[in-house]
Amino acid sequence: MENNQDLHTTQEEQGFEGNYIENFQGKVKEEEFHPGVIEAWEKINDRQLMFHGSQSSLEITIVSEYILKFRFSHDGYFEDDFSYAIDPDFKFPDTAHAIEEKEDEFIISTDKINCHLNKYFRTKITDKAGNVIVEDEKGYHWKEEKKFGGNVVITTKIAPEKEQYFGLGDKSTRLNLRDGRFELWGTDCYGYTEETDPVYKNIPFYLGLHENIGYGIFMDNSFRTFFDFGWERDGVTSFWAQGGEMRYYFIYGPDLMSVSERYTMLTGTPELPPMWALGYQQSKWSYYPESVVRDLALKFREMEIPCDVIHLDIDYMDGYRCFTWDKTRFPDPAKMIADLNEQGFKIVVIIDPGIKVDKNYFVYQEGMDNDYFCTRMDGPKMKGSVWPGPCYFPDFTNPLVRNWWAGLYKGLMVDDGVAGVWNDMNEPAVFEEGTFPRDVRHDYDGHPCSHRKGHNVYGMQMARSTYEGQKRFLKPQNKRPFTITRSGYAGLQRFASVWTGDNMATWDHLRIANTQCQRLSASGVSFSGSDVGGFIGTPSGELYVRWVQMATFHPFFRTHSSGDHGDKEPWVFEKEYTDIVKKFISFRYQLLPYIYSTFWQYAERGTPMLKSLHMINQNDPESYYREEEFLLGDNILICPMSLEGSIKRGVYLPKGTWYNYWNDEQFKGGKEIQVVASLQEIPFFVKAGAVIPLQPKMQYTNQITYDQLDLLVYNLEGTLKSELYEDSGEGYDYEKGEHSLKTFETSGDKSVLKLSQTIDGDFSPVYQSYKIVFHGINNPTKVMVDNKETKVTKDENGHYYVNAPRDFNQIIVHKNQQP
Ligand code: NBV
Repeated sequence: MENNQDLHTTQEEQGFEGNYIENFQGKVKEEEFHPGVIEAWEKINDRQLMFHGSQSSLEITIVSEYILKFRFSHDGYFEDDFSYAIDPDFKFPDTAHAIEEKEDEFIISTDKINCHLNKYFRTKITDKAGNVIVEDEKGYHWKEEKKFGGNVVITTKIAPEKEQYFGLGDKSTRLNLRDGRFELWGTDCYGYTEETDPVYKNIPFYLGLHENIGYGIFMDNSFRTFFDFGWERDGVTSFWAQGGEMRYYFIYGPDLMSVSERYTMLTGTPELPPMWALGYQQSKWSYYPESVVRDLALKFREMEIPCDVIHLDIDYMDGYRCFTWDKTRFPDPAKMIADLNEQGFKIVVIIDPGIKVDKNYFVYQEGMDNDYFCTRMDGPKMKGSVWPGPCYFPDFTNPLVRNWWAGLYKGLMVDDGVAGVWNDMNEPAVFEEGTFPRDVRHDYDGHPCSHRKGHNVYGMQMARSTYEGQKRFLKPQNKRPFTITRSGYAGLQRFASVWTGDNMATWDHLRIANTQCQRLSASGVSFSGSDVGGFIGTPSGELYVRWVQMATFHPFFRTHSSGDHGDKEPWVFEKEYTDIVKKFISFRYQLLPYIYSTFWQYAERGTPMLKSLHMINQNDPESYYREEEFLLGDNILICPMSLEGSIKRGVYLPKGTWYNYWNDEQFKGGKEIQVVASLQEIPFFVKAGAVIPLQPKMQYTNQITYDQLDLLVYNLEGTLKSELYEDSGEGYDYEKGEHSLKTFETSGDKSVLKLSQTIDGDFSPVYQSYKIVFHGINNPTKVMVDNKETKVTKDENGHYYVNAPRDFNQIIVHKNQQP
């Protein structure tokens, strides 16, 4: 695999080799071409401007007051402006803007930014106060791609000394990308490490930050792309693609959270997942036959370890033929699944892209009859070996193929009762060669091209058709689809959740999983998780426990393993470990109302579910290098224990006041504190003023209806808002208005804490009342619920609480000011 040209490119192919020469543009490389001088410009429509040189052209689109889109053409002719990344439902807001021509530049301005475009096609974008946000170095230029035609298209920007870079999807490296060079070419990287690059997903979006101003660059180009943050040349950031057009979006913040949200809204957010998909999931390569799956399910219930989903890996199929069952292993899948459903389990099955070359196999026949498989340049089918042996591969970039593939899910979803689908090997991965040769043809939705352009979107288009297929068959049953994908391109989050691929059972990988999930979240893909405990190898009980503790707070929570290195179910370690794993998985279920609300914020506003410290404290330089602390949602901060044998660690708390969840100890943030976390605990802090909903423990998501929801209320001096979003957690009634958003506002001073609730929507939850549990309030003297004095009780943990109707308006707590 190492020597495979399709996986690894030479320096020359990367487009960055050659000698420097001086010319009127400054210091440039001799084989580079530059766009020359702007000679004319015109307005194309009410949001697009076009600038022409003697040959080149630049199109600028005012997407919003924060977002500008740039497209360059070396010869003045543009490609069809087609993109898989941009959400077709993205609504371009009305945006006031102006253009002013000066002697040596144009100024294109919105209410938030000014874009100075000089006569050499170079841009400098400033905020309204005149601070430079980002500025071209050489700006746009290109090199001829002699082997394949077209150009390697390049943009270089100035990288101020203190500028920091983040983002780029699932990279396994450190969070801060400064001084690194990275490549996007989806790769099956079994047993990857921190040094491995490229990895599975292709998200050409990064965030930049300097002088407390955050912005983003999204290069929407699906060729093999590269990002260099001062690695090749100090002080220069560059990004380039091996073909196609230089098309990128500039996204202004100034806060990094807004940059991420704006990027995510541009490339789309997912629908709300079924609640069960946020529960705990158990997987292995592979659970079979049926008796093993049934025993597994029984064991979960017997041990009272909550679980919603069991995954079936490739061995459920007949000879690895997608959309079939091995009937000796699973004689009656529908019956098995129906029985498991009774016990509160859902079944998710794996589906790979490789279709076995077999004349007696219906998927192969249909694919051949309709010409749905990818072909090589001169016509033969693209043949590659994967699990079933020699295979052909559907061209998912063809809408007809996606439609056909979507339809193939009928059997699994309708006849068998499968609840979700897991797409693997969709980089696409092929044995021996690694991936498809570059001459393979793709339809690319009516823009025929080679694999050089199709590769990075292949996995996303597979996941898209898988999602559409599930939805086609599940929506009529008022159920929601659930897709997991290993590969994908920017915007993949509209269709699928992701996992981080074939990691290892090492402490390093616990840390890598943490940074990968944070980075994915900032890059639009919040619904992510890792193979808990590591796919390859066997974790110690301690490592497994520490991983479960972290993943309890990751949006996608699944134990998965290769199965050839021993078992990895929650009970295979010593009892001491099993008990802790059970405690955390149970807690996950209590926290689901919070996690679901956090998902809603993501789906509604593009807010990343996991937030790195630099995302929320960007004016604090300490946060640029903190990797392990992260927030889940607005109010919970976690820092995993990532060193073997350790029960104490430093945790950097963001500014504000924080409560240690385990003992209510309060800390002022903006500094590192030392935290003791025995194996029973993970460093876990709650923001002062937060309202955290907790439901009762349960074995699976809709197991019990309960009368009361706990609201943990953390005392503060100041004000804070917390949100609780609710709907039925399954089906589409929420689209018809059956949902509600509760906003809790806490405001407090030394003597009083007020908690108010506003309810938007009239969804009727299962519970009737709240148990309002006060944290950080020592012996309250009087509590008024909607102006009525209400009995205060002390619970077994020493916390005071009151009961309140679920529609209360205001609670006032009079604090005892004596210590
Ligand atoms: O389908 C088998 C595995 C799967 O369990 C894993 O999660 C994927 O990442 N799959 C890769 C193919 C084989 C890997 C060696």
